[in-house]
Formats: sequence, structure tokens, C-alpha cells
Amino acid sequence: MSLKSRLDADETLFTAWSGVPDALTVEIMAAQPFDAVTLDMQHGGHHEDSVLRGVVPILRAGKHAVVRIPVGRFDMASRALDFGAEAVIAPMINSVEDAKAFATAMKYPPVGLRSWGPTYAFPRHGQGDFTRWLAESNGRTMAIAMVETRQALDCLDGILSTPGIDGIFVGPSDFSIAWSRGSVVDTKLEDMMEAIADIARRTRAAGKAAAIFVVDPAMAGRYARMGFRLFATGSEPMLMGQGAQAVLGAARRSLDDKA
Ligand code: 3PY
Ligand code: MG
Repeated sequence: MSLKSRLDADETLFTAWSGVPDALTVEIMAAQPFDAVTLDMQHGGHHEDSVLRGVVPILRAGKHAVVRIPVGRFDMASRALDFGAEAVIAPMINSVEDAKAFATAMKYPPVGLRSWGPTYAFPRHGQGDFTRWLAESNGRTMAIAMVETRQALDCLDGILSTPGIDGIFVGPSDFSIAWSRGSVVDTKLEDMMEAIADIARRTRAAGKAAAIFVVDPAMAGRYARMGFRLFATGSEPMLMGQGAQAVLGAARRSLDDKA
């Protein structure tokens, strides 16, 4: 089942967030109980070559491969799909023009102008035939626009009604900076929560998927009640740090055991 059809069926899904640009690390992330792995090219270390190679262990683990491109790199959005990614997250979509440019790179005609050439995606997804691939690609791949500024909020309806845009991904860190007019970065800023809930509501009402980055895992339930269904969490530094602390803490505490 595609990521899109699972989200359309109202499943709640978690994607790991990978920033270490190595297929061996991605393989370990893909082995964890996430539904998907996102390779982050915006703030993480992923680059074209690591995405090309990193999609393989994700697909081999039976997970959905997602890529976050750098700001404005819509050429990379098409390439990520050609490498076998199922969804692309585009940061800082701040206007309807941004949304159109993103959708144009993501979708084959007549929706967009994606150029033909699924050189890696086609074999990685088990071949089939070209006509079928062409017919099914636009519906199976997801163009997910990040809403993380006041400008984006102001034109949310326009972004949502742009043909080819399949979902919205809220970046709560940047959104908090925008909301506080540059004074804090705080994903738990209470007075922006209604705006975040409103984004989820309007996105779902438009029949699109609502996704958000989860900094504090305890927030996932609150976001789910707002209507979000795709949650990004669990970067390598966080997982390694928490894992090391848990293991070392348990080992050190056992030094005091009397048994
Ligand atoms: C944000 O919170 O601004 C993000 O982009 C999440 O990755
Ligand atoms: Mg951001």
C-alpha cells in the first residue's frame, strides 16, 4: 500500500528523520519500527548521492521512502522520485507560486511537467510497465508542502487548492520563530497552537494529508487530535543520545546493585 493510500485511509504513521548521509545508517533507521524514513537534505547531511543510495535500504525494509529537499530545489524533488522516493517534503512553501513550482516538478502531465526517466525508481519498485507507471505515478507519489511561516498561513487555501499538492507538513520550529516575530524557537508555544490546529483542520477539509514534525514525543497525541496523521520524529542524534543515556544509566545504576 502506498503512503498516500494509507494516509487517505486515515492511518496514523510515523517517519524516522535521517540526517546522517550514509546508506548504512539509513539501513539501521529503516530497521526500527517506523512506517517510513525521511532523508533530510535541508538541515540534515543528505545529498544527491546519499539519497540515491539511501532509498535502497528503506525500500528493502518495506518502508516508505521520503525525502525533504533543500529550499527551492524543485529539480531535486523530481530526482528524489526518480531515485524511488514516494513522497517529497518541500520546506518554506510561502506562496501559491512556490506550491505551483513544486507540484510542476512532482507530477507528470497534465498536472505538472515532470520529465520522464524513473531510471532507479522503476526497477526499485519492481518494474511493471511504463504505461502503467505513467498512469499511476501522479496518484501514488506525494508532494507535501511545508507551512512554517505567516506568509504560508496567509495563502494556505491557495496552496491547498494547487493541483498536485497532496499534503501539508508543519514545521513547528520555524513556525514558532515566525509566530513570535523572531523572539523564540519553541515548538510548544501555546499561543500558536490554535493556528496549528487550524492548519490541520483546513488541510483535512481540503481532503489532503496533514503532517507535522514532532520535537517532544508527548505532543503527538495532541497533534493527532487536531487532525495530523503523519508524524516525523526520531533523528539519529536524538535516538543515539537517548539510547546511550538509557543504556549507560541502567549499567551505572546496576553498579550499586547488591545482588
Ligand atoms: C521546523 O520545525 O521548522 C522544521 O522544519 C521541522 O523539520
Ligand atoms: Mg523548518
